[in-house]
Amino acid sequence: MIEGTEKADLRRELASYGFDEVRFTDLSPVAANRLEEWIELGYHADMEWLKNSIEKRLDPQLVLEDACSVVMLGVNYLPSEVGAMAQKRWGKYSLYQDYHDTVLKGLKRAGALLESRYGLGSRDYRYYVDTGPVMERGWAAASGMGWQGKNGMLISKSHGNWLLLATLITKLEIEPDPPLKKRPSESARNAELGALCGKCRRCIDACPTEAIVEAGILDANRCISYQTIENKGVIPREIREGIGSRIFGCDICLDICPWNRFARSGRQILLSSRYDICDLGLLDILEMDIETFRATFRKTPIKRLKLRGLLRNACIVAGNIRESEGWIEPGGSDWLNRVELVLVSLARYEEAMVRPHAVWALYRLLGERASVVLKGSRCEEDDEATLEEYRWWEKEYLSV
Ligand code: B12
Ligand code: SF4
Ligand code: SF4
Repeated sequence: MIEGTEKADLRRELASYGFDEVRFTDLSPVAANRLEEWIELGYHADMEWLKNSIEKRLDPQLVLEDACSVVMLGVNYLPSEVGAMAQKRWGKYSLYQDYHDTVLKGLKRAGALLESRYGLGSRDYRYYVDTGPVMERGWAAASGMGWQGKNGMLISKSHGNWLLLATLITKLEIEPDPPLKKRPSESARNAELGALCGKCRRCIDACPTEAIVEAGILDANRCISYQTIENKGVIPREIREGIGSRIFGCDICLDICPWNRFARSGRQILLSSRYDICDLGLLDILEMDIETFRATFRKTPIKRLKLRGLLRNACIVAGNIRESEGWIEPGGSDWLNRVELVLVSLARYEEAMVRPHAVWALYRLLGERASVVLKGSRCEEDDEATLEEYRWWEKEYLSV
C-alpha cells in the first residue's frame, strides 16, 4: 500500500507534470450512480457510445482487470486573459489546443513514472482524458477533489468549475483520499452529491433551455453544449433561440456558480492557449472558407465540428443577433446588411445541413420579408429538412 510520505511524494511528482489537482481513490461504486436510468430516459441523446460502454462505466474491473486504485487528475483551464474569460461565444475549454492531446502528454509521463518507480508494466494501468469509459466526475468527487454540483460539474473549492479531469486506473494499491464531505447515513467512501450547493439553484434557473431537469441530472437533448458540439445534424428549432450568442459549447451553468469566486487561473503547463479565437467576428465565421477554417482551428477541439458544423452554429447565432449582446459588432446597418447577404448565400450552401439554419436566421431577422430574398433558393430546394423549415415559417405567416 502506498501511503504516508511515499504517497505525498507521488502526489508532488505528478503535480510537477502540470496537474493542478492530484487525488487518489479506490474502485468503490461512485455515489448515486444513475447512469442506467439516465440512458433509459434518453438523456444521452444520440451519444450511442455512452450506451454501448455502460458495463465498463459501471464496473472498472472490465476496464482493467485487478485494478484497485484510481489517480484522479485535474487541470485548471480558467483563461488568464480577461477578454477570453468574459466572452460568451466559445466554451472556455475550446480556447486552447485540444486538451485531449495536451493533457495526454502529462498522462504519458505519469504512466512512465509508475513504471520506473514501482516496476509496473504497461498493462498494469490505463489512462484517459475524457474519452475513456469511466465516470470521471463521480470518481473525482469520491477522491475529494470537489463535489458534484447541481449543474453536474465537479466543483472544487480552489478551482471552482474550471477543472478538466483525467483518470489513471492502476493495479497499484494507493491509500484513498477522503471525499470532501460525508453524509453520516451513507458509506464513508461516498461523496455527498451537491455537497456544498446548499439551497442555491442558480445553475438550474440560468439554463436558457431548461436542460437541467433535476439537480445534477442533465438532458443532453436540451443542452446547448451537446447541440453545438456533438449533434451532427439539424439543431431542433425549439433550442435555437436559447443558444443566443453561443457558437461552440456552453458555460452558462458554470459561469453563474458562486463557487468560482475563489478560482484563479492555473499554471497551464498542460494547456496551450488560443485566446486569439475570441477576436473572430461573426462575419469572419459566416464567410469562412475551408482553408481558413483548417488554418484557424488547427489542433483545437473546434476543428472536429468541421466547417459545416461551425456555419450551422453561426447561422443560429446570426438569427439571435437582435436579442443577444454577445455579437454586436461595429458597423451598424452596413454590418447587418452583410450578415443578411451572407445568410442568403448560405441558404444555398452545398452542405444541406447548414441550409435550414440559414433560412431560420433570415426569417428571424427579416420576418415575412425573408420569403422575398429566399424565393430563388426555395424554388430549387430539395432537402427535406430545409423544405420543412420553409413550410414552418410560411405557416407562421399564414396564420398571422
Ligand atoms: C457525455 C459528456 C457530456 C455530455 C453530457 C453531459 C452530462 N451532464 O452528462 C454533454 C455533451 C452535454 C457535455 C457537456 C459538457 N461537458 Co462533458 N462530458 C461528457 C463525458 C464524456 C461523460 C459524462 C457522463 O458520463 N454523463 C452521464 C451522467 C449520468 O454522468 P454524470 O454527469 O457524471 O452524472 C452523475 C450525476 O447524474 C450524479 N447524480 C445522480 N443523482 C444526483 C443528484 C444530485 C443532487 C447531483 C448533484 C448529482 C447526481 O450521478 C451520476 C454519476 O456519478 C465526460 C467525461 C467522462 N468520461 O466522464 C465529459 C465531462 C463531464 N465534460 C466536461 C465539460 C468541461 C463539459 C462542458 C463544460 C463543455 C462546454 N463548455 O460546453 C459541458 C458542461 C455541461 C454540464 N453542465 O454537464 C468535463 C467536466 C469537468 C468537471 N469539472 O466536471 C468532463 C469530465 C470531461 C473532462 N475530462 O474534463 N458533456
Ligand atoms: S451547458 Fe448550457 S445548456 Fe447545458 S445545462 Fe448548462 S446552461 Fe444549460
Ligand atoms: S450554481 Fe449553485 S446549485 Fe449550481 S452548482 Fe453552483 S453552488 Fe451548486
